Amino acid sequence: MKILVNPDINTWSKELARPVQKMKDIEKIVKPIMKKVKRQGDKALKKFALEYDHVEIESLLVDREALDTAGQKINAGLKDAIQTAKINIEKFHKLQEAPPLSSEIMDGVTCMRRSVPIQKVGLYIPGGTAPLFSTVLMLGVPAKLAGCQEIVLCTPPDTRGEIHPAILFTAKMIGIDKIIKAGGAQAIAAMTYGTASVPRVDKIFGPGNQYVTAAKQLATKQGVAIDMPAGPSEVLVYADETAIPEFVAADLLSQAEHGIDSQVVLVCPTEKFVKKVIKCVEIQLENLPRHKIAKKALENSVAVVMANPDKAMDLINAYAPEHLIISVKDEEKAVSRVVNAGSVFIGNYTPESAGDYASGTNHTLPTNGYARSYSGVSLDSFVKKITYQKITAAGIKALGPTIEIMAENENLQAHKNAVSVRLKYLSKNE
Ligand code: HSO
Ligand code: ZN
Repeated sequence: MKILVNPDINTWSKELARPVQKMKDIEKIVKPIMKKVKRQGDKALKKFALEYDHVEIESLLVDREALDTAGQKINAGLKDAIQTAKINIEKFHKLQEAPPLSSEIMDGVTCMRRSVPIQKVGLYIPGGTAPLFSTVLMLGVPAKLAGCQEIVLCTPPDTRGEIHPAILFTAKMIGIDKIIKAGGAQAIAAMTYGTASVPRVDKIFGPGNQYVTAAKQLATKQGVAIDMPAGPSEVLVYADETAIPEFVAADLLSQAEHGIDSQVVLVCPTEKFVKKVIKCVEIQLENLPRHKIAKKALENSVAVVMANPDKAMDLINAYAPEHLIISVKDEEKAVSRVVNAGSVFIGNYTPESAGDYASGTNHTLPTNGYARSYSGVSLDSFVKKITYQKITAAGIKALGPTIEIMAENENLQAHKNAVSVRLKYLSKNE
């Protein structure tokens, strides 16, 4: 972990640069995959399963029996934990429901807005070294709460052609039963174009590697929306001497273990505290099963000594972390100054893992500085807000002249006419 001491504002973006992803080269690989799925549908998905997942798949759809028996393959403690997490995530996301709005803006002119579920959504759950059943909760719970009509979940099979039972158990608990054994860019392509087994969806959600991310970006060119441009996990911890170094170290490592391209950042007022934390990181790292991954991620990582608290907050906002842990004496002041972050964790007893799994907030968050302009996934991500209006005869009489003069001055005669014909009709028939 490199240490910077009171770095100048002009150096921040360079010193805190995330590991770069070469999108161009990746697109070259992803485009032909997308094309093949578009042309050959399920046949291409099976071919790619053989090539990339090393398994021959007969039926892409997970069968009812596998879904129903998944619970027998995982222990009771885990089942209870998933249940608790589900309840909390449901509670917090339910609060996000936006009630319908309606207001008579002027006499006879009523405007309304209602949330309407996106009809078909696709959830992508990555395979790889960690079976992310928590992501099934984070995407599936709000999709169900929003009332999405069709929910399809794609996830890569293991070499026996099976899906991790915790993923199946969680999906079943939420009420998702269309689970497709497909991963990578090919899964995104299937949800973009539709195949015999996979419906074409309106919006695709979920994390994934660079290939999945590139495919999601290409999907947007086909009229499919995506949750956000995803990138490797990251956390920034802002801690002073009131924080506990072991806790800070554990939080940094919790994100570092995600992948070798993850980045963690530590911001502290003194070098003494930074050194304490780094010592704890070294000790804890040795005992982690994924220490090789975490060690690599730490090579991309930075500790910043920032004596001035205002400058520290400026640097944090400039970096725009996916996760921000604030563990400093005047936490309220620091929290009030946050303008760019995906999700904020406050105080000594709020590990980021809480939000990753079970407190109720969503863990699908903007990375790579996108927290400057994007929000994390929430109930809103699964709905569209449709506006409605109803104008009475009295209303169009009152508002009509305003519309007519505006349309005329934009040189849009037909727009003006749409009002004029009504006003004429009313003056004749009243
Ligand atoms: N921290 C990840 C989510 C996750 N962590 C899933 C554990 N499991 C998203 O940034
Ligand atoms: Zn995590």
